[in-house]
Amino acid sequence: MKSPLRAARQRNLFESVDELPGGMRYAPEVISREEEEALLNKLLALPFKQFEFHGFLGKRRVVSFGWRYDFNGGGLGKAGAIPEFLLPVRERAAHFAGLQPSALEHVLLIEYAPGASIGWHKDRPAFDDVIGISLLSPCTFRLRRKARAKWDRRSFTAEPRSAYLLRGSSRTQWEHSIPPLDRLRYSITFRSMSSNQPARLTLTWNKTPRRLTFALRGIHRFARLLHMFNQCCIVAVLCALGAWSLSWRKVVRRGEFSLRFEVGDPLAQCRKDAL
Ligand SMILES: O=C(O)CCC(=O)C(=O)O
Repeated sequence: MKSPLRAARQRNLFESVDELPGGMRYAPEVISREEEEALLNKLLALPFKQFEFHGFLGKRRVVSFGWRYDFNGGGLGKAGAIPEFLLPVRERAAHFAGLQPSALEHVLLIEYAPGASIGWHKDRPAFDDVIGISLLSPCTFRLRRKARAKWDRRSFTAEPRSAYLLRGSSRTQWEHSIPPLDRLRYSITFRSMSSNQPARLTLTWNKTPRRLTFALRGIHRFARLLHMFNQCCIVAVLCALGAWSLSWRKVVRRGEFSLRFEVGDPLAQCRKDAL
């Protein structure tokens, strides 16, 4: 349990705007205990997967809706629609940030088992404002920014049912991280999309004609066969090269061929001069 003294200190910290990086806001109790419990019950049924970063698996588990960011090279892509049960909390997050709920097109849910953490990072530039809602357990939310040779650092406790907003310099200049947790925690992070999205061409057939499906399937099979054929050719060439080098070695061993490489004595001239 948090002591009243600590709670008061916490409140003071966030009432003092100077303490927070520019553009950042924090609000305790943006949802009620009942809402938190109802959300947690729904979260249990979501298809959480271990976070993947360039082939490495993190300890935390994640699931995204609206948009998803693939850190294995796929970048930003469309994800399934935001589930109905998250819409009221999205409304609360949007109100806290002074945005329209529909502006929060993306939501990332994270499950931090005890020992799970999130390393220092800035959110991807594909996103704009970030609103995080904490559930179940508190966490230390750390922020840092390079100040010459040192780091300018801040940290605060993000209490369950609280919300924080990262906007402006807190979003673009400060990095944030959460050290390993003692207890299970969930976070719901809503993000608006940046207006500077890289150009992307999306081709969508709402109903693919049968012939086209057939042709695409044929092309796909042909490409796979071609790929297999290419691989077979590479293996055949490598085998031929191996056999050829083996036969050459035999020729050399039998004394039918010899190769000599002679290097002159680089010190000979020096010795001559010294005499
Ligand atoms: O769990 C949190 O509140 C932080 C999440 C976060 O930093 C992120 O998803 O980039």
